Amino acid sequence: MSAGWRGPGSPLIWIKAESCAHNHLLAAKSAHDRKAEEMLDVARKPENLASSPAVKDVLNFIAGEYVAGGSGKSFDKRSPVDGAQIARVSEAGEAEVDAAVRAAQAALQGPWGKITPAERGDLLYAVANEINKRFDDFLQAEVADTGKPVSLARHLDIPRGAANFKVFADTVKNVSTEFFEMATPDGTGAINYAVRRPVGVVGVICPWNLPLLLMTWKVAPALACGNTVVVKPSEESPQTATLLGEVMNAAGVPKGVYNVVHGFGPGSAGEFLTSHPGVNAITFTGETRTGAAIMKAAADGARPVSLEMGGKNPAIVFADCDFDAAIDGTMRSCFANCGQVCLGTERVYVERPIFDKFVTALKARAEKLKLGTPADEATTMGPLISHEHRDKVLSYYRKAVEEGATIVTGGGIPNMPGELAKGAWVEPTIWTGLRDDAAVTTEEIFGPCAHIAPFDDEDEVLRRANVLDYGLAASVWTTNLARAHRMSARIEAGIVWVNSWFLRDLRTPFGGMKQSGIGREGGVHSLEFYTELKNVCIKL
Ligand code: NAD
Ligand code: 6OD
Repeated sequence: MSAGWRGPGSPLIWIKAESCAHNHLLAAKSAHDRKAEEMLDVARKPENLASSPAVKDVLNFIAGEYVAGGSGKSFDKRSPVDGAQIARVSEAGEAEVDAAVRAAQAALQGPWGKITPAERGDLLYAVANEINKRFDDFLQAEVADTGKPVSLARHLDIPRGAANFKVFADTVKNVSTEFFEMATPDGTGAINYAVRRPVGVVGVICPWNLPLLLMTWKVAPALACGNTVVVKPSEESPQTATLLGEVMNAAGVPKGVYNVVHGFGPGSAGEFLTSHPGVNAITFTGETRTGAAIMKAAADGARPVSLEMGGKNPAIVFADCDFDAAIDGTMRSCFANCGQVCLGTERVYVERPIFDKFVTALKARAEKLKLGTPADEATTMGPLISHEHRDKVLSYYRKAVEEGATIVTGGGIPNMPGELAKGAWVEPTIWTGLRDDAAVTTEEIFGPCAHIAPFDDEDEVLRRANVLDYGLAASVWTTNLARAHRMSARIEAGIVWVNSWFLRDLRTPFGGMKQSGIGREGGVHSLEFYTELKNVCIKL
C-alpha cells in the first residue's frame, strides 16, 4: 500500500515504497516484460529514491504507483525565481516508458475499457473535484516550477486544470453520431450509423508555460473518450503532472489509465514515448520544430498526431478602437505569464493616427509592471522559465538593437534584489522602428516583448499580418462591426479575438493554421482526434 511520505514543509514528495498493484501491469509476462519489471524493482529501492530532504523528489507515475527510473538517473529542477534547486526529477528510461505504455494498454482491457461514457464522466468530475480540494498543493507546485505570480496561477492555471475535466466529461455525454437511411437496388434498403471508439493509448507531450492547463487540455478529452494516456511533461515543469497521479488514485480512476514519465526530448523519455509502437496517437503542444520531429516519429506506424505549436501573433489596433480596452488587452497579450503564452502578441500594428498615443500609453503601463516573488500578491510579472530560455530571449533583445530598433522601454536584465538576482529575469520590452522582415518581427521569441509598427489601411495591415508561416492567433481592436467581420474573415489564424484576448469558451475549435498547428481540439472537435469513428451499415 501507499507509504507516500512528505518531506519537511513539502506536500510534493510522493514515494510508494512497495507495489502490489504494479504486478497487474504486465498480464502475460514475456522476457521483455520481465526485464522491464526487474528494472522497476531496482527503481523502487530506497537508495534510488532518496535525495536531500530540502529538495523534492519527483517520480514517474506508472500503473498507479510512483517509481524512480531504473537507471537511477535524475535531473535537477531549479527555481526560475532565484536559481535554487527545488526538485530532483527521476528520468524515465526506455524500460519505464515501455512499462507505462504497457500499463496503459492493460488498463484498456480492464474495468476502464468496460465502463459507460457516463461513468467515465463521473470519474472525471471526481478528478476535477479532487483538484479543487488540493487547489493549494497544485498552486504551490505550479508556481514553484514556473515562477509565475500566484495571482495568475490562482485564476488561470489551476481552475482551468479542473474545468478541462468537467467540460470534456459533459461533451462526451451529450454528443450524438450520424445516421443515414439508404435505398438499395433490391428495394429493401439499408441503414448506416456511426459509433465512436477510443483510439487506444495516447502519448501526451507537454510544454512548460501553462503546465497543468495544457496537459489537462489533452488528458481530459483523451480520457473522456475512453483512451488511456502516457504523459511526458516538460522537464521544466514536472510537478503538477506528477501530483495529478495522486488525484487520479483518490478519484478512483483505475490504475494504468493515467501514467507520467519524466525526461527530455531526443534520446530521452519524449523520444522513447513518441517512437513506442504501443502508442496509438500522439498529441503535442510545443515548438514547431519539435512538432515536426514528432510527426516524423509518428510516421513509423502511421500514427495520427494533433499538434499545437508556435506562433508570432499580430494585434491590429484601429484608430476607432476603445483605446483603454485596447491598451488593457494588449498589455495582457504581450506581458501575461512573462510573455510565455503561445497566443501572446509579439507584433502590434497600430493605425497611424493613434500610433504615438498608443506607444506612449503602452510604455507607461509596461513600466508599471511589478517584477517580484510569485507569492507577493502585488507581483504582476515573474521571471522567464529558465536561464537557458533567458539566453534565447536576450539574444533577441540584442538582435533588435543590431537590426536598428528604437527601444521604447526595457531591453535588458532588471536589477533584482538579493537572491532574486540569480533568477531568470528580463525587463518587459517594447520596440519600434523595425522592418517587417527583421528576425525580431518574424521569429517567435516567447518573452515579455513586442514590436509596435504603424499602418495606414486594412489591406496593407492584412498583408503584413498574414505574411509569416505562423497562423495561431490574432487580436483586432475596432468598434466598427463590419470591419471586425472583414478582418476576421481574412486573417490567417486559427483563433481571432475581436476586442479581447485569451477569452476562452472550451467548446470552440482551438488550433493553429500553417506552421502553428495540425488539427483542432476543443468541445466536439477533440472527438475527431481522440476517437475512431466507425460506420456500421445494416442491410434490411
Ligand atoms: P518544446 O517544443 O521545446 O518542448 C515541448 C515538449 O516536447 C517538452 O516536453 C519536451 O521535452 C518535448 N520534446 C522536445 N523534443 C522532443 C522530441 N524530439 N521528441 C519528443 N518530445 C520532445 O516547447 P516548450 O519550450 O516546452 O514550449 C514553448 C513552445 O510551445 C513555444 O513555441 C510555444 O508557442 C509553444 N506552445 C504552443 C501552444 C499552442 O497551443 N499552439 C501552447 C503552448 C505552447
Ligand atoms: O486555452 C487553451 O485551451 C489553450 N490550449 C491555450 C494555449 C495557450 C498557449 O500558451
